Amino acid sequence: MAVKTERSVCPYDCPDCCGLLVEVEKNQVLRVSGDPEHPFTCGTLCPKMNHYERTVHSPRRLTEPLIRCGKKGRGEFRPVSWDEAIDQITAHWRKIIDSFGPEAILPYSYAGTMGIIQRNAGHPFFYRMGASLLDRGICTPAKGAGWEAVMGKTPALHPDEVLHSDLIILWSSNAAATNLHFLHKVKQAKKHGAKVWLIDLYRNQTAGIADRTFYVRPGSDGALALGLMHLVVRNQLCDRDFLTSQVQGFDELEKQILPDYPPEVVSCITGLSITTIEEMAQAYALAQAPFISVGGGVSRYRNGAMSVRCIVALPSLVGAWSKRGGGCFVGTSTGAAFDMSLIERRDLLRGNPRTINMSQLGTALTTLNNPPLKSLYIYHSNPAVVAPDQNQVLEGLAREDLFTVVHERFMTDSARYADILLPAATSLETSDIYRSYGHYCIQRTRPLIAPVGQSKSNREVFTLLAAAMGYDEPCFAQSAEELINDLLAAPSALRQGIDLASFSAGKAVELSWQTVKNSYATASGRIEIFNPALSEQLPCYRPLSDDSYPLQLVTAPALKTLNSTFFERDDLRDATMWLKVHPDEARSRNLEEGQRVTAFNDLGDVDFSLQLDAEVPPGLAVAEGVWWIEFAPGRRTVNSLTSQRLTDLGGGSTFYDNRIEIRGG
Ligand SMILES: Nc1nc2c(c(=O)[nH]1)N[C@H]1C(S)=C(S)[C@@H](COP(=O)(O)OP(=O)(O)OC[C@H]3O[C@@H](n4cnc5c(=O)[nH]c(N)nc54)[C@H](O)[C@@H]3O)O[C@H]1N2
Ligand SMILES: Nc1nc2c(c(=O)[nH]1)N[C@H]1C(S)=C(S)[C@@H](COP(=O)(O)OP(=O)(O)OC[C@H]3O[C@@H](n4cnc5c(=O)[nH]c(N)nc54)[C@H](O)[C@@H]3O)O[C@H]1N2
Ligand SMILES: [Mo]
Repeated sequence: MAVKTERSVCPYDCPDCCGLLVEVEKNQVLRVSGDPEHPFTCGTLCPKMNHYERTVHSPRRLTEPLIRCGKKGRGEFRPVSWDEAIDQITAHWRKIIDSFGPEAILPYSYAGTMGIIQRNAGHPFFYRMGASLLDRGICTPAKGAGWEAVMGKTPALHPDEVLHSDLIILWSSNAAATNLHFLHKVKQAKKHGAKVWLIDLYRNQTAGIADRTFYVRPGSDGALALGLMHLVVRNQLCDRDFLTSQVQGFDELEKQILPDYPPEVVSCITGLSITTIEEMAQAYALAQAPFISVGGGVSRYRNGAMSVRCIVALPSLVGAWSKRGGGCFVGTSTGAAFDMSLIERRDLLRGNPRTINMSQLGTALTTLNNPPLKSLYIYHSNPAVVAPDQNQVLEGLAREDLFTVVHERFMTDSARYADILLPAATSLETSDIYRSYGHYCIQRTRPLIAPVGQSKSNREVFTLLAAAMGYDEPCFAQSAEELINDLLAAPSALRQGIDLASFSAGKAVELSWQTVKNSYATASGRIEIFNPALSEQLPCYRPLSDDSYPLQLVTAPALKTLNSTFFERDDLRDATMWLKVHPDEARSRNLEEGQRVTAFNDLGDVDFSLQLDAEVPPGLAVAEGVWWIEFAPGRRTVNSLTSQRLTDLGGGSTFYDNRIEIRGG
């Protein structure tokens, strides 16, 4: 049989949503490369996806349904048929529903796949059941809340706007790892003379392309943004016309808040020198079209939404929004491209079940009553390692009276705790539709190979579960392809005029998107620096005020893995799980490069290999990547040190807002 080259999409949780070319021969994926015809990703891939075939055909793939035969968490299983697995699951659920009601069952899913069909496949099922609802806020809802506080529902800029900027600020974004193709645009702008700044905590992989780097104290960015605004006002560099015509509440900010943020104060808060802050304010105000790209970093703190709000307010002072290439970018708004209600089917919801925040799974599993959680259905997520407060999560997962089903591609740490473990198909084995949060392309995929072993897609499993539960609404029997056809039949302004033939053939097509300058989808129709709908009506700075332990732990994304994904690949895992600190921090504790250390706080202990890095400021400890316990030096990974505390708005996670101490291991 000849080798065929087909189009597909990277399914992972990343803004780039890359177009793929996949070479296939007899159900075997031979090679994966970038699709040169993809309008945004233009044929290049990150190191992770360059060999996606190694994930698809990994010897670690789960290939048959398994049932637990050893102690919980040990990962000891024996094979069962799909029929038996489905019978067992639904028999357990019926019993639980009879004794405790459907709220005793909780689905737990996030973003193993971003395809809108497979990602949301369980929603209709669990709504229909009346199971507890999951608030899926583990990523960056605080960033969204900070944006909305100022800009309401205003659609985002096009990322290509950056090509027209003369000053690009990457604010807490390690784009080299997490948004590679946007960085390609930044490099293009740089060739045309744009200056690039990075505002971060330490020298991450993106620092190399920056003309200037500014390393601030964790969680202090709100104060920096207010300090820059203070100086723009003081130096009389405000765009008063813009503020008068397009902005609500600048006077209040100017009178009530900004006087508290002169550079002397901001310098003490952020750790930047007064001169640096003054230079930043001057350069920002004098730029023709300054463009700020806000990463998720600043939002993962207890003051995260407010920090983002302060940053988002900044461009309006200099009227950057009205200039081509100016403004602030927090990700694209493609949610309205498809009618999600057809996929999610909230109309099937039974009763008024409680909502559980996914970042508080540990508490939910160990303390909830009336009813207690008696069953967990985990699919395309790995809470045993990605959720905060790992010790409490594992304590919950170890409960003998918790019936856990996991649908996975690999034997993850969560999978090890399953009572029943179901094999999941990869994105090359299923049908889906993809839209991105970093650009405006959409793409349709079809299976390129048969499912590996007995694996099934998320949607197929819910079809089986629904039939066994006796849920007879027609949607449960619909195939992914049928649902996709329904979605395409439902009109959407964003899809108007797109090239349907190309889309159907699997090519990336761009949604019909346009920038409308000086038009803001807020209650007042203006940019709302003053937002009367919020309890805190003006942006301000809230210090973290936490000195419980001497070091701030930042758990940033790693270049060659994605959350806990790709740890199945020997070629992508780092040699060991590093904790990076400044050499002075090691010296004062008599610790050496490469030695095993234990990081600890009130939540737990985690062993790392110590890496000394003069580019990590004193006072900070950096752990990159969300490792599988199997590959960790000790028995725990980084989320044993992170708390279940939520952000100020949006119910987000606070993964970077944790303090630790370290000792020799
Ligand atoms: N390679 C790779 N790519 C990924 C991921 C991955 O794990 N690996 N994860 C994917 C997912 S799920 C997401 S949500 C996105 C996340 O990607 P982004 O939205 O870009 O956000 P982060 O990468 O989480 O944050 C990046 C930077 O924030 C910095 N930072 C942390 N705290 C602060 C602070 O207080 N102030 C400032 N100024 N900087 C701070 C960190 O040091 C880090 O360099 O990336 C996606 N892409
Ligand atoms: N300490 C710390 N913790 C973090 C973060 C951090 O920066 N630091 N990042 C946080 C962020 S931003 C996020 S978004 C979350 C991500 O949390 P998750 O969404 O849980 O992400 P992953 O770790 O990638 O796990 C996804 C799992 O889904 C499986 N999978 C993939 N495709 C499919 C499929 O089609 N079907 C099924 N059933 N399974 C599939 C994969 O094998 C993988 O094990 O983690 C958060 N946790
Ligand atoms: Mo995320």
